[in-house]
Parts: sequence; C-alpha cells; structure tokens
Amino acid sequence: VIDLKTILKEQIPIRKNEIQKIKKNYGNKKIDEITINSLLGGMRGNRSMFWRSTSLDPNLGIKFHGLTIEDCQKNLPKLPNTYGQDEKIFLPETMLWLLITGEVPTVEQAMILKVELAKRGRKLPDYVDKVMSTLPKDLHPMTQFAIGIATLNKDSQFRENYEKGSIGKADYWESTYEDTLNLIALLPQLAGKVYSNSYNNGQPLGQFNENEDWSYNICSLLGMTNTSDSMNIQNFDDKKSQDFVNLMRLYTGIHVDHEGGNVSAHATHLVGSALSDAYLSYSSGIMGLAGPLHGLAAQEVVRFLIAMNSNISSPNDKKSIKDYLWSLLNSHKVIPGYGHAVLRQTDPRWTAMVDFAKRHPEEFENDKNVMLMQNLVNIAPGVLKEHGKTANPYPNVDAASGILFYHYGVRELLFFTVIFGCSRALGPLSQLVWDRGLGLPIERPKSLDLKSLKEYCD
Ligand code: NMX
Ligand code: MLT
Repeated sequence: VIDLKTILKEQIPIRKNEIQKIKKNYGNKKIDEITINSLLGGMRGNRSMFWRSTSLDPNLGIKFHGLTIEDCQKNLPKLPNTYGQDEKIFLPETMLWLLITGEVPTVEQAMILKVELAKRGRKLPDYVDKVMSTLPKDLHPMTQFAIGIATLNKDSQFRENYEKGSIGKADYWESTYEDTLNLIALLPQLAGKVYSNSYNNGQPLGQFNENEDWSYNICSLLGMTNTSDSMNIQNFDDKKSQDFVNLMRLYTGIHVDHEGGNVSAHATHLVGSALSDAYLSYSSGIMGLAGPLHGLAAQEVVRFLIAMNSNISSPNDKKSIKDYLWSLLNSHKVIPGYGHAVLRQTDPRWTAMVDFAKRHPEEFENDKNVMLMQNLVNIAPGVLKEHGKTANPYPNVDAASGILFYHYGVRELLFFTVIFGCSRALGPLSQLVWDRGLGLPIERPKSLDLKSLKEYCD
C-alpha cells in the first residue's frame, strides 16, 4: 500500500517532464480557432484550458480519467464497515483518489484516505466556528459557506510557507496538497454549521464521527441520520437513514467535477493561478456555484416543480404540463434543469439520480414532485425543441437532484448548493494541487476593446 502523497511525489516529476516536452516540441501547434462568436459567446467551445482529470463528452457526459459514472460505479471499491453502503454507490473518498492519481484505488488505499480525511475533519477551528456563529442566520447559505472556507485560510500551510519564503516553486504542490485535504475534510463540518445556522438558529444538529465516512458525516451534521451522532430531525428509521446517506454519497460522488470550463472549476483555477491558496481559490469557486445558471439551478427546479404541481391537476396531466412550460417560455423564463453549455444529450448524472429514485419505488411512489420530475423528461425536450432556441433540450443533473433531497426533508432550498459545493471541491482542488505540481502560470487572457473588435469586422 502506498499512500496518496507518496504516489503524487512520484507522479509529479514524470508528468511535469511530459508537459515540458509537449511545450517544447509542439508549443506552436494550433488546436482551435477563436471566432467573434466565441469571444462574445462566453468562450463557448474554445479549447483553451488544461484540465487533468475530467473531460466532458457532449453525448456521453463526464468521464473521470476516462471512466464514465457507470464505470466508476462498477470499478471504484466499496469499503468494509461502511454505514449501510449500497453496493452500487461509491464513496467520494474513492473518487478523490481517482481524481488525484488517475488510478482506481485498492480497498486499502481508499480506507487509508477515508480515515485520514476523517481525522483531519474532526474539528472546525474555534476561530471559524466563532466567525460562522456571528453571521446573520438568514444570510444566504452560499455566502456563509464561502466565508467559512475563506476564513480557513488563516491556517493555510501554503500561505504561511510562502510568506516565510521557506519554499521554492517546486515545493508549492506539497503545502497545497495539505491545504486541499484539510479543506475537503472540514467541508462536512462547515456545511453542518451553515445548516444549523439556517435551520436551527445556530444550534448543532449532530456531531462528527471520526469512524464514519465523509458523506455520512455531512448527513449526521445536518441532523439527518437516525444514529446516535444526530438529532434525527426527520425521524428516520434505519432504512430511511441509510438511504439518505447513500443518496448523499451518490450525489457528492458524481458532482465532483465537470471538466475545467464550468464556472466553479474555472473560478477556482483562475484565482488559484494567482497563487492564492486553496481556501481563497475554492471560496471563489463557491461564489460562482451560487449562480442560478450554475449550481443554484437545483433550487430553482424544486421551486418550479412545486409551483407547477400547484397549478396542474396531476403530475400525469400532460397537456397542463405542456401549457405550463409554454407559459414559462413565453414570459422569457428558462425551464430550470434543462439545457447545458456542453452536453447535447441527457446528463448521465441525471440518469444516476433518477436511477436512485427508481431503485427505491416504495419511497417515492407517492411523491407528486418526484413523479412530475420523472414525467417532465418526456415532455420538456419536445417543448424546448419546438421553442427552437436551446442547443440541448435534455435534462441536466439539477433537474433531478434537489427534489430528491427535498423529499427526505431538506427544505432550506438555498442549501442544496452547499451540498453541491461540498462535492465540487474534490475536482477543482485536485486540479489545483496539479497546477502547482506542474508549475502552471498565472492565467491572463487578452481582451479586446470595441475598437479592436470592429477592426476584425472589415
Ligand atoms: N429554457 C429556456 N431557454 C433556454 C434553456 C432552458 N432550459 N436553456 C437554454 N435556453 C436558451 C438560452 O437562454 C439562450 O437564449 P438567448 O439566446 O435568448 O440568450 C438560448 O437558449 C441558447 O442557449 P444555449 O446555447 O442552449 O445554452 P447556454 O450554453 O447559453 O446556457 C445553461 C446553458 C445551462 C445556462 C442554459 O441551458 C440554462 O439556462 N438552463 C437552465 C438553468 C440550468 O438548468 N442550469 C443548470 C446548469 C447545470 N449545472 O449543474 O450547473
Ligand atoms: C457543472 O456540473 O459544472 C455543470 O453541469 C455546468 C457545466 O458543466 O458547465
């Protein structure tokens, strides 16, 4: 068994050498063309960023070092003594290993990482706890979350070493790795703190259990398991408690990354390129994730499903659903949860979330919102196609995810994105470690003013 840091130490010089050779031998090779449409169209489709671990295929969806979600479900190891683990659902810890190393971990390697994260995550520093406790309880959960993450930079090993001048460029990755693991490990605590602020006037809803996995601890700190670690605010029985933890594992396992160009990953990468530490970089990613066209869409979907259900006679009433969608489009609103900047087919993350609902029919059979979510996929794409604007009329992951959490009782809708933010840390922060390892430079694209732009129009 070799631990994660040792593997990184071995891999970094090899990959760095590889990248340097590519630069030297092929540096001037053209890989894309920049058109005025891409300049004015949010750089859509430009191949202009290096992202090591994940790549988004427009038709097949996200691949993690070449593995699809289904491949990961099959290949990432399931760990012994894991609370109620569903055999189909992998732990985000195993995904983190894959993201950083490019290799599927052995059971032993994944166990070591799970234990290490739990150890690093057992206590939120007092100063962070204090800062979080002073925040207005109705402050947007994502603002609270970003503040908590940024505040943790007081303990950044990278920042401290850099300020002392005690490390050279070749060593930057090592303290970034430490910061990354510490930050990821503390996210369940931070999410729990935000939830208790929003839901319970700042009073804790559960406690951290060092013997359990990362996603279990998110659930227990939300007060949403029936174990002795938690207030069990939803009165879950054993089955519901285990199902909820498995839903959390599924969700946080598949939202980790979506290649480099999405807003949260790109923001983390951009800010990180200025040598801001992992905490500052990821708090910027969180700010981007909070936008309604990005991570907040899960909340918008829940509001939309509830509002639609109160306007139609039944979730099976196709005609009323269609009319409702048209009324939305005619008032220039988007159908939340549908469309994507890169995907051109149904998001396989949507399929994985819906598969969870299908595998628990007795749980969801009477939930009108979940029914409507499932029926919409047979109606909304046709409406969007007829409407004629949307490049991808199919559902993205947000169309399914929030409503499943809502079903189990997470009713603070703005909080869904905090859960997304726990998961998304894994991809962009693994990349940040590699950015440092490979010595990637500050990002600084050239912009054009209107006069220069017009010169291209002759
Ligand atoms: N409903 C109505 N109109 C849409 C939709 C939709 N779901 N999706 C795209 N359009 C419109 C879009 O607003 C644009 O109109 P206009 O030219 O008037 O500005 C036009 O179709 C072309 O947009 P696209 O090229 O298809 O999409 P783009 O790449 O610009 O944006 C999204 C991608 C995801 C921002 C967009 O599809 C959207 O707003 N979807 C709804 C919000 C959502 O589900 N976001 C979640 C993203 C996933 N995530 O996990 O973060
Ligand atoms: C994501 O997970 O980041 C979203 O699907 C948005 C994107 O890929 O642009």
